[in-house]
Amino acid sequence: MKVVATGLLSFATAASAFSPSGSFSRPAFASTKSTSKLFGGDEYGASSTSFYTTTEKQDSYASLDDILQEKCSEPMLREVIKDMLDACADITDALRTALVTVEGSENMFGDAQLSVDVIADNLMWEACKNSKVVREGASEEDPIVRDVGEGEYTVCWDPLDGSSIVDNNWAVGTMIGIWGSETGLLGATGNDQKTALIALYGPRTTVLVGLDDGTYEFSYGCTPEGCQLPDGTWEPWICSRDKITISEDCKIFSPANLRAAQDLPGYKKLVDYYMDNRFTLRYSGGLVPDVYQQFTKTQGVFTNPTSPNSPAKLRLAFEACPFGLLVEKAGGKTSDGVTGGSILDVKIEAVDQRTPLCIGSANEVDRFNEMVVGIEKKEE
Ligand code: FDP
Repeated sequence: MKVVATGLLSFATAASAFSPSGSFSRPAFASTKSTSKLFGGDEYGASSTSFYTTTEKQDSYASLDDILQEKCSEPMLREVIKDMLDACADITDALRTALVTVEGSENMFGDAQLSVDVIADNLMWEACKNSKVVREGASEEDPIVRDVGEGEYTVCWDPLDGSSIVDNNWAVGTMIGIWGSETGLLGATGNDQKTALIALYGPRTTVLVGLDDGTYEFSYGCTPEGCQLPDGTWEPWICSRDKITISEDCKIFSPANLRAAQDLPGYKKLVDYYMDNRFTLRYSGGLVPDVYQQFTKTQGVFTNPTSPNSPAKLRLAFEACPFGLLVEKAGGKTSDGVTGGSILDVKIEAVDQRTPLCIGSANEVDRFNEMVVGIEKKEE
């Protein structure tokens, strides 16, 4: 029995969360540790500076199909989202068993390719070639727009971000931007994206997806068997967060390219500001977990300015645009690090174009623009 839903609440009966033990009790720490309220979340630990989840278990969860039906008005876009989620599921399964070794090859940028980069990239190409709605593909591993089919969309991806941390078993991710045939990729901007997906592979696989009215999170296989529907069938993907919002203020900072602070006095001053104001440092060196936490903690700022001695590493099309779309859809802000404008307004002139970036809670992006870029906030 599937429920025809008219709103999120009515999805509640669509997919019942499966608990192997048949019952779920809240971990003891959640109720016994002292908490303080800073941004509507619970802060734990002796200094009240660690942000634990405030997400409570629901009785049931909406299925992917139900959410797409309700929140994605374009049928073809629903198709490409499902095709990309299938690819993320395949990458999840591959990462469980693949060893992290050097492949003996280099990508177009001269970066050493790892076994897992190649596996993830092959799975993405396969997904695009098998899709009925994809026309072109471009990968960070080989940044050329290639024809793959007769469909509608140009899909652009970084198959596995976090090459420098994956051997340590830290969270890594896949970033996917999707453009329509009216624009394709080159000459378009991030604003032209039809949608974007960011997959985070950690102990669980969760994927952020941009839908008509905001950013949603889907979790893969919430038990080993998936999530059971009332009719006894299993759903591989359930909606674990809906219409996520990123607050204007934050107390979590993620300072990438910190070495640029040697050249940019404004960046040094900004990092001092974070420390003077007792912000909490959460930085892994992987763009996906470092920005994704803004959706789980509903706050945060990721800074990645550049300088002549520490040039830009982040890619506009594969990394900045997909995250930019999802963060702005959630009420956050972005800066291109040059004009102080949105990263989504920057024209994509080359597939492998690099960019500085600041992304996250709006007031902290304004502070970055003021202190690092030298641009005052315009009064609205
Ligand atoms: P990596 O070190 O694996 O190349 O995409 C580039 C990237 O990773 C991002 O994932 C990450 O945010 C950034 O570089 C790390 O930069 P820092 O060296 O400044 O930490």
